Amino acid sequence: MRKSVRIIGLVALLVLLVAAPVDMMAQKRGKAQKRKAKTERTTKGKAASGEQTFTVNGVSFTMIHVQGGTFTMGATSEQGSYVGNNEKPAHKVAVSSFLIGMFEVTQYLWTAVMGNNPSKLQGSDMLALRHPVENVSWDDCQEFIRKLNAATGKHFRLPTEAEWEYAARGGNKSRGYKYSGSNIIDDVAAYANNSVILEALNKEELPCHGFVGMLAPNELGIYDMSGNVWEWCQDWYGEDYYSNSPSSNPTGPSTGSNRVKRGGSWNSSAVSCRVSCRVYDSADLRSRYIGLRLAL
Ligand SMILES: [Ca+2]
Repeated sequence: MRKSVRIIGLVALLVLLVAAPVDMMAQKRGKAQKRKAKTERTTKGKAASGEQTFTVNGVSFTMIHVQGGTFTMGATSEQGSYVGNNEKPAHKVAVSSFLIGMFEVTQYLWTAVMGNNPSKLQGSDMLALRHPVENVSWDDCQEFIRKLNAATGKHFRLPTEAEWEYAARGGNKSRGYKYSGSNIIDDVAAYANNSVILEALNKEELPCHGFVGMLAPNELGIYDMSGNVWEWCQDWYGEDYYSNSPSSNPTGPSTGSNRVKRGGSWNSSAVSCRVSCRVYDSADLRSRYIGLRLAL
């Protein structure tokens, strides 16, 4: 009896000695597989959504990957009859891949880089930092970008006018909307008559513009390209530029007296919020209606 007990004990010990490493290996293999699956999910998720996050002085912001492609820039049919002559002729433009801000630059991000918030409409509390920065001139934006690049080692910039319109139209996922993300302006744009914004204003919950990202994004997941604040583009403004612009990555006239701004603002009519609407201002003009969106 005692002998058989000893044998059973010995066998059990051997089983334990063999099984334990096997179990540990299985656990390790399982963890590795889980890690791999997580990594794949993360990678696929990033590829699918095309988002990249950057951080400067503790403040993070998200850029959306815009796959390059060819689109028709200017007064396409869905833009209606109130198009400007400067939107004609509609013409084919090829744009290379780039990144563009998911949101307009916020007061939070501007303050993190510049150490101050120049916005006219700041609201009464920290939530104001979720508002787009405004009251920034084109020249101010260049200084902001210079400091941002010095801090991050990246090459952020303003989008070209062609990049802006391509992204606003939804890039290669475009569904051909009049406004960025919809034909129904109230769904996507904080503009002069948006009922959601007006209701919030009546409750005195907001300064005159909305938070970034209050309404629906466009086909690429980019918010507020129609409305909220006008967005400075890099280009000089050219009234007749579309008559003679290059068909690949146009960067605007070589010189000029004004800079392009796009997309309309919280104070704009619907016409100004169309994806092809072209407007301009002097590079040193500051206004509560104008902000910016980054490109990379
Ligand atoms: Ca905007």
